[in-house]
Amino acid sequence: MASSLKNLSDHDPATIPDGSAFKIGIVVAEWNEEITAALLEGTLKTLKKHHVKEENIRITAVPGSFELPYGARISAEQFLPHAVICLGCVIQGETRHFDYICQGVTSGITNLNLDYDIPFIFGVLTTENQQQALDRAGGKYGNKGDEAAVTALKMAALYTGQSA
Ligand code: RBF
Repeated sequence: MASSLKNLSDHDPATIPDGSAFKIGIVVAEWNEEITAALLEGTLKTLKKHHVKEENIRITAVPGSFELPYGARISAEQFLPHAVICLGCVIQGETRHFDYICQGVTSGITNLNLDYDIPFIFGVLTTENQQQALDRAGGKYGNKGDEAAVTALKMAALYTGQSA
């Protein structure tokens, strides 16, 4: 389903694994902070709703989305979580930076997934403008942070062999 038609916060709770035994790392970019703070809020709300304990969540800030793969690797190695969620927002500007940053963060997170046993979750908005980002960070299409949290729980369950 196209993302413009899907509410990112719509999930059937019965299909979501219980998080009480999971440690989750979150890495959040400071660029476009209004958006990434909203993504973080959605992520935390959903993790807690599914019983991830406060002491089992570690939040690491990095300057921009390009730094998310490095921050995620450090979180994985130092905190030893069952999953790491990467949150960022890249908004198309007038230069090619958008393409380079999107490519860097996407391939960086892909490589982490292949190099480590634990899953790394892609919670990065890539939009044409600020309004599209707001719509997906607690606006009319829900919150991509919720979706990232649900994905982390499902993937952590896959990693640990725990089913929903
Ligand atoms: N980081 C983001 O997370 N989102 C952006 O929209 C974004 N736009 C950028 C535009 C330019 C022209 C530059 C130079 C950087 C931008 N960054 C952005 C920061 C980038 O992710 C990274 O932090 C810096 O390039 C330093 O490595």
